[in-house]
Amino acid sequence: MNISVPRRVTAAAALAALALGGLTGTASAGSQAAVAAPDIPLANVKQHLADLQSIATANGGNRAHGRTGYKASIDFVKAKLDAAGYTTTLQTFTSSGATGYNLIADWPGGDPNQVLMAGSHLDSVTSGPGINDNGSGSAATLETALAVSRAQLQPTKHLRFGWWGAEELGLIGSKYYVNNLPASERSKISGYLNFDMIGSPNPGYFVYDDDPTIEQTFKDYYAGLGIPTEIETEGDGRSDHAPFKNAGIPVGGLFSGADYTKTAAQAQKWGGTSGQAFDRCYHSSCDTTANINDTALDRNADAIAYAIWNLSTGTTTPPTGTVFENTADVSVPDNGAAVTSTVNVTGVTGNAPSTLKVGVNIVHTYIGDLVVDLIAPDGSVYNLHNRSGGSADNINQTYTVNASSEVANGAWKLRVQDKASVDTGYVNSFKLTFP
Ligand code: DTR
Ligand code: ZN
Ligand code: ZN
Ligand code: CA
Repeated sequence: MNISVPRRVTAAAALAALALGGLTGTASAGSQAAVAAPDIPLANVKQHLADLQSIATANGGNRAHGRTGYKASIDFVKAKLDAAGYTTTLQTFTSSGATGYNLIADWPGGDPNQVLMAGSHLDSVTSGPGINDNGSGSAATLETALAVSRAQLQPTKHLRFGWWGAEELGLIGSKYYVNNLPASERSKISGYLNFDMIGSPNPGYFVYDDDPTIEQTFKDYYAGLGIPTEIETEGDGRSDHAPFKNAGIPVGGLFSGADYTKTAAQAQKWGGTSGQAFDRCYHSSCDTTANINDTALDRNADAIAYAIWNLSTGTTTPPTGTVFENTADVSVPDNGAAVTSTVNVTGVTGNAPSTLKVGVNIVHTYIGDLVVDLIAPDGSVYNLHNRSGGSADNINQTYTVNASSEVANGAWKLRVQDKASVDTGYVNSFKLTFP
């Protein structure tokens, strides 16, 4: 799939905004300022988890729909948001003979016709306190909302957060919310970000493979950390993004894994224990505050803030110039045939520059196996990497190529070949930036 996406920003304005450390720069015509997201303090997120644990302990050991622990959880989250200046609404529904609650929190301001939503289910199963499932998503979403308040963020879009009831009974709360939203209101939601299980003790780093812009935003964040991600494949229909997706709203999200088993290849790139579930306490009484991987929770909380800040200000991390990229993953066969990722450059007059920027992100466990070439539309070959790097992981680099003899428009290919056995990987993204 080729998704050449020409984006044009004025580099000076974008870089100035970044240099000012997150002030919303004045966007000049044809440019958009980027806003640097804050670090979300892990200690704050863990404190919310400790509070949710205490609530479960004081209410029969769980925070399940229809139980006192759930209502106490909703009241806990609502109080913090009210104190932070949010406009909160408790939406009630009935399921299995019990009253359920959704909490909706609107951050005042922004374009009411462009609503960016983020949400997490707050209920647990009856068998335990549900700290990873889904205190982790709820707490990280809460802390991000509080960070918006601390920053007094004034995003282009209107920000709305949701905490859903009765997800464990079948996405009941989120379905109720979407189904009871007038179509005119649904059409204003430009995106819904879902966070359900983001602190798993044996974590994976999965990004929902739904809306490409939202997916790319999360991939950009993790690429910046040099952490490979995988697309979340079995998630369709399995959490609260489903009702939004079914209503035609762009969705995305993050997931650190549940009862599925981590493979050896996943353990190789992410650490942790292969042959063991991402979360051995999934839906169990041991899903307590001890059932959290702090690194995963920290990274995912920061990724949530990165996405909220960048998707609500209508920018992504500013490239300098016009960018064409392909983010489709292309598997590189071990010691096998070369594979390619293609971008179709259009609308650029004349020849390519002598300083063509070639962004390469290849996830691999032994880059000394690799030969990487840039192939111009006329077939000219520019070698970027030739078996150097030894056992180092991943190529995440921007090369500068003198392509001034090449016509700019046309199909440019990144060719990758693995020429030694054992280690292997995939092309995560290929990007060309024209000044
Ligand atoms: N259904 C969720 C956990 C879950 C399982 N697979 C996925 C994929 C994507 C998001 C969440 C999940 C729950 O038990 O709450
Ligand atoms: Zn669950
Ligand atoms: Zn869940
Ligand atoms: Ca190899």
